[in-house]
Amino acid sequence: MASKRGALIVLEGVDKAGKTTQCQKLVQALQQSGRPAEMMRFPERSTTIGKLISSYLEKKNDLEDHTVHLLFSANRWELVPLMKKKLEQGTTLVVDRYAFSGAAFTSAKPGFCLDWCMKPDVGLPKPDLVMFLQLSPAEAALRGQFGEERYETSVFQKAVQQKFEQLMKDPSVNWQVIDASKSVENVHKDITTHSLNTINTAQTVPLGELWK
Ligand code: Z5A
Repeated sequence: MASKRGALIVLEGVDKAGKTTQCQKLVQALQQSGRPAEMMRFPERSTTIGKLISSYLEKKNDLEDHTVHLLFSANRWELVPLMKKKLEQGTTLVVDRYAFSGAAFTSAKPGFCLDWCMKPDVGLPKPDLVMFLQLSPAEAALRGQFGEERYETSVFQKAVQQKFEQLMKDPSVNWQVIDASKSVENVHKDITTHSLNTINTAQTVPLGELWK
């Protein structure tokens, strides 16, 4: 008999919402409770495509906006065989940003619409759960200054937040909004509760295709 599949769990949110902190804590908690789990992140900067993206984000090179959008998507597609293999083997994947960041960030640029931005990611493995870490710009500011990378300005981040709000209206995706202004431990508790429910239900349903 085939083993039960792992769940695909994504954390999204604005800059400094605590995505990386919470992905790490969730993976650690799942592993400690005997559930196979691994963390992934997008962009995955270690691949050839990821290195191009990383150097673009660090402002070391300039790329045309459509081109970089397609590179972000290609960076996800190149990891799909590995993701499917791990999920089939029963490993839960906890993913730091996914196609939703792709669509939200590019569509916040002038001249782009959300519909076009979603297209290259249609058919990716569909997350069983997407948790959006909600944090106001004022609260994010308390966590330090913006970094040096591209997109790290408050005006752009506000536009990105609005695009995420549009994406969250899509009922075909299992969104959960998480109050990211709570303490690290309390946010972790909320995230763990949603994740455990999802891991149980994902075992009985096949992996879906995103936005299809
Ligand atoms: N991008 C794109 O354009 N297209 C795409 O398809 C994809 C991404 C996938 C790279 O992101 C950029 O790529 C990103 C989107 C774009 N641009 N921006 N902005 P990245 O993932 O490499 O880096 P990041 O997303 O910018 O990280 P982040 O948002 O700054 O951080 P975070 O992961 O949400 O938060 P954190 O690192 O866990 O925590 C931030 C700080 O807050 C840290 O000091 C923590 O200790 C503190 N923290 C965390 N939680 C708490 C709580 N609960 N209370 C108090 N303090 C806390």
